[in-house]
Amino acid sequence: MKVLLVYPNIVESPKDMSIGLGIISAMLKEKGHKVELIDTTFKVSDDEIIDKVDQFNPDLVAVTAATNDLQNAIRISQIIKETKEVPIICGGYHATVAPKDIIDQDCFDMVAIGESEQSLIKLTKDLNNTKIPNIWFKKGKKITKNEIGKLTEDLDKLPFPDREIFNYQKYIDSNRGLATFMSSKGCPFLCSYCINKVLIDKYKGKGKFLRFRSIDNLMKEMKEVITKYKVKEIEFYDDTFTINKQRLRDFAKRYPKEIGLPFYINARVNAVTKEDFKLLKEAGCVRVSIGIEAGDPYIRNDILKRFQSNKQIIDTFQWAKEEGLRTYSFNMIGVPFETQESIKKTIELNRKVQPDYVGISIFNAFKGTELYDICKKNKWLKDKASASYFQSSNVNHPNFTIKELKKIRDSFGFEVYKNADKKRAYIDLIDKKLTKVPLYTKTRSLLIEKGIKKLIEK
Ligand code: B12
Ligand code: SF4
Repeated sequence: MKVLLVYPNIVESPKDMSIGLGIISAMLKEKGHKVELIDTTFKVSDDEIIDKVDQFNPDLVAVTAATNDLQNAIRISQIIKETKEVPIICGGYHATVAPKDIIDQDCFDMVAIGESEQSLIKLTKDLNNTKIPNIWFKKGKKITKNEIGKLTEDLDKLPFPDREIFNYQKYIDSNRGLATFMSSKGCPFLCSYCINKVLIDKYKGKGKFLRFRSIDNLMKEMKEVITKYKVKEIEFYDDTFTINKQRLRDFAKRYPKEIGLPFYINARVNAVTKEDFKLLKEAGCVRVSIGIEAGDPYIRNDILKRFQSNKQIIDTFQWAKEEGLRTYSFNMIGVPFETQESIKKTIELNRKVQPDYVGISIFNAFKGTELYDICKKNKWLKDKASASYFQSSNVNHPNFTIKELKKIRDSFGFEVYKNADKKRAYIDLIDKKLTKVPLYTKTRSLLIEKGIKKLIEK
């Protein structure tokens, strides 16, 4: 069978492939299917989409979509449907949390919920079989809804993602030489704005949610990737890389000998210790990203359900620094119930912590989450058309206009650094202005340097 995959990515920076579609491509190829890809990451014209459908003439189209990509996924699927009457299935994060949004669209015939790669393989055996777990089928007005299947128990059984289909070197090069991996799936915490809590509820009784690949399996994939591509650095996308201590020790022992490239991870306050940072540093880790999210304990714990004290946050950053790791803090503004005062507290906590990099985004409510429901109940949600999850928000905040939030976001880093390190503060200010210049490019560094010079001259 010929399967056309669609990655409707609209992320300008950082650009990255879809690991999910990569796994699906590898599985389909293992079964002898012909697979091709439409990937909008590096811009594809409508004519090119039409040409691809004409030339490849697929029997099935498989689209992935996170919430941000949904409108682009619909647009591309409509073009495909107009070009050829071919069945189209859509899966991914949005399909999993809101399958009705997908099946309600004329362009989609099926929706795949959750970890549904095996279900897709079943579908390729018989496109008329409507009794496949994880999949909803639409035939005219009739919708057949099958139950969600079990979670993949052993992640080592999944094939390595097919990176070749994405022309992966192009991604690495646009991402300062970075290759990305996931060594686990799931997160045990229950933050009220995050997809993980939604997934935990959906998968109740369907297997263990937090799962780890073996270090053997991970090393094998990394070796393959660094042999095949020119890679300078590695990033692990795991939500909490340090949660399994034995595995962390095994990893730290083997990574420097077998891979040896600088790497980045995400860690969570309460799930990481000073000892973990020591191990990570010895293994070659250069930076850890840690969520602060909100400096006001009421917003952080009562609203976001993160359950961390200011002291725990300050200590965690301190430990990382003591072990010689660079730190990055994730923060949000415009969270429901937030006020000017609570945002000041987020700036204040970041000032105390002084991370090497400060990340700031405007809160967006994602379907299925507790905070989405609260926003909906309070009529704070914008209609679909005005929702842009990137530079903006889908929430009409009662205390701030979006213009005010953007202004706070753009000067957030400056406020954090201005007393401790003026130059760093100005770098952040200029950085925020360069919205149209891709990250990690020489042009960006040059423009920042030029901007700093100008400011110093002034
Ligand atoms: C890697 C990553 C990225 C990468 C690549 C994104 C991508 N599309 O793959 C980059 C850096 C581009 C990125 C950007 C953003 N991300 Co991101 N990202 C992740 C991360 C860390 C891992 C995703 C992953 O690779 N998972 C592993 C693979 C195997 O899973 P998968 O893709 O879901 O695929 C499986 C199934 O869903 C299914 N499947 C998927 N597609 C299809 C299609 C078919 C036809 C079938 C049958 C099955 C199927 O099969 C796959 C195998 O099991 C997750 C968090 C997490 N830990 O999961 C967040 C996550 C996906 N990101 C998220 C967000 C919010 C963002 C940003 C908005 C951040 C920002 N402020 O800019 C942007 C925009 C996202 C976008 N346009 O898609 C949210 C999405 C929430 C939502 N409702 O959509 C997540 C879930 C984080 C979170 N905890 O809330 N992200
Ligand atoms: S710790 Fe991070 S990944 Fe885990 S549930 Fe909370 S926000 Fe989501």
